[in-house]
Amino acid sequence: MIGKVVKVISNNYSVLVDGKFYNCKPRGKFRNLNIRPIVGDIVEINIEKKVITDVYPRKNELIRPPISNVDQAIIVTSVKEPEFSSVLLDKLLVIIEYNNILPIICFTKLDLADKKKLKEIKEYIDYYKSIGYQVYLNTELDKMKGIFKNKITVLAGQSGAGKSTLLNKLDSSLNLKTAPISKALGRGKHTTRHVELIELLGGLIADTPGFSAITFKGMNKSDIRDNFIEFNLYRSNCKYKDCMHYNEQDCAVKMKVKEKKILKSRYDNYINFISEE
Ligand SMILES: Nc1nc2c(ncn2[C@@H]2O[C@H](COP(=O)(O)OP(=O)(O)O)[C@@H](O)[C@H]2O)c(=O)[nH]1
Ligand SMILES: [Mg+2]
Ligand SMILES: [Zn+2]
Repeated sequence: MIGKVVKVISNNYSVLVDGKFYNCKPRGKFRNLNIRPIVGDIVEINIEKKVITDVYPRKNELIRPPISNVDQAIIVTSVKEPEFSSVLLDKLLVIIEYNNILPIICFTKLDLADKKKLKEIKEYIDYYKSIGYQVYLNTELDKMKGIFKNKITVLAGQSGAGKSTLLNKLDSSLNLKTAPISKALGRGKHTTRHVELIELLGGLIADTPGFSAITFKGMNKSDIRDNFIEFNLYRSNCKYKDCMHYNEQDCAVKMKVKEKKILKSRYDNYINFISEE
């Protein structure tokens, strides 16, 4: 039988098969082969023996939290408390793109923003939409409800940004804990003992924030460049085939920044990222 691992507590695996959960142990040989099933894995199980016999190849794999086969990540971005950070947003976008996961942006706390801030955020929203990203507000629940079906979704974003609040609004039976920002920050890194995928609107969603360790691990400078997706629209016009869009002459990307076709903050963040690498 083929199933999906939805929960792991030490060596106990909960495997979902046709809407039913089976508690399984991994097959003994896995230890020697250095295979450790994780949440999200498609597995072969022997129902009588309650054993996972095989793990199918993963399309991707997050390290923290350990989840595989992730289809999409919602980047939950508050405009206030905590303050909007284009640096964090672009960093998450690049890392998520690199992992072959579909990024979806959701802005929260627009009710806390003044007119000036709203105008600024609106410009960001329009830009990110224009380069092809799905962008939602956390008040657009009906629009969002269709995106989860048959997908594994993780949430990313700062502590206090409103991730748990968003999930509770999408499905009030989830009853996830939410905390005011001061407390959320004061609590520091809470240790999550287990990872679990929970059912939400026809799909599965991780109840813990993904990408908690936000680094460019495994990425080199050109990986960072290639995952600023809109740069790729213009790079064929750069003079040098391997242009980093930095010090090179006749760079089409730098030209588009000048022409305001590429958002200045995107380019600045890119330069920062490749400089810190
Ligand atoms: N004003 C306002 N507060 C919000 C909004 N979304 C979440 N919050 C509050 O922000 C705090 C942190 O939310 P939470 O969902 O726990 O954030 P998480 O750490 O990302 O899961 C809580 O006090 C929420 O009530 C929003 O859209 N507007
Ligand atoms: Mg939370
Ligand atoms: Zn260039």
